[in-house]
Amino acid sequence: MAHETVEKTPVTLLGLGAMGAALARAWLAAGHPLTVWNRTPARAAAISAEGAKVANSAAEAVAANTLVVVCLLDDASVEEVLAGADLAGRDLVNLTTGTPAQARARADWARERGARYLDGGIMAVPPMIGVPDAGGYVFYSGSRELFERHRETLAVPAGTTYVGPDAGFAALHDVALLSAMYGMFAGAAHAFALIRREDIDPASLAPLLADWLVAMAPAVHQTADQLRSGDYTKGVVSTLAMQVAGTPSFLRTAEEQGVSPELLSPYFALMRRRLAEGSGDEDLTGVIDLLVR
Ligand code: FVH
Repeated sequence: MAHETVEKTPVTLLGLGAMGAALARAWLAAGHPLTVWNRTPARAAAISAEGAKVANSAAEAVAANTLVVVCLLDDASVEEVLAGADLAGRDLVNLTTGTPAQARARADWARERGARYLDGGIMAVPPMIGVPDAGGYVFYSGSRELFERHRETLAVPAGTTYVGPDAGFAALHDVALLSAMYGMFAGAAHAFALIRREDIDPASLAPLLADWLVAMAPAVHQTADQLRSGDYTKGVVSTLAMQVAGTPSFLRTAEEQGVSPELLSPYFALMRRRLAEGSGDEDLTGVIDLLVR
């Protein structure tokens, strides 16, 4: 019986840093013809040995294929690298981390040059790329048509989540999730600092900490529900008044342990401000309104 060979979409990839190289390897492993370019040629040489075609310039790489993926350090490097390339008729997918405003401006910039544009925010670190069970994915926003056309190819390195036609939304979702992650890391840093000078093995605290953070994480659903309804007392379990009353114990413990309260204090200050507005029977959700200027 004759087998039909399904042609895989050829991909051009600009940028072979840690993330770019991982993307390149995933597409090569899946059988996609790949053309690459990197400012430092040695990095491209390594990927060439694994089957990629190496272009002599970014413009040459862009000319090679319709689907052009960019994964560079920042928006300024995207500007620099694509300056001399003819983007007319290209499907430009920008996986470089940037701000929502940069993504929107880059989408307009691409459109003026005759390209379709999709912005991406990578929710993964390089070892998660090309590993389906690792849980990594990429937020996409911008041209829905472009997303649908290349969905299968884009799904090779990591999962795909389209968040809307506004090109800035992928970056916004990316930064929102990563900001929450830094808040979590800040809390964990404070927790480890509290035990640092004690005879407590950090390795014994780590699983307790991880389990506790996982147990608390679903609280974000209640926050979302309260924000949607506008009723911040809905389903409240631990009132703001009760929680503010507990904060001196946290600050005193930090002092007793010789730990700076600088990570916790700003959040406690916001909680106290919200309480002072007469919101003691609410959840912590009101703090969000204090942040939004
Ligand atoms: N690595 C990670 O954990 C994160 C995970 C989430 C997403 N980020 C973002 O992905 C973009 C690329 O990150 P990366 O890890 O590949 O970064 P580097 O290894 O530092 O490689 C940077 C590449 O950019 C090239 N480059 C930098 N400046 C210029 C420029 N002016 N002109 C041309 N190319 C430039 C650099 O080239 P070279 O140094 O090898 O010559 C690399 O190819 C990034 O937005 C992360 O935030 C990664």
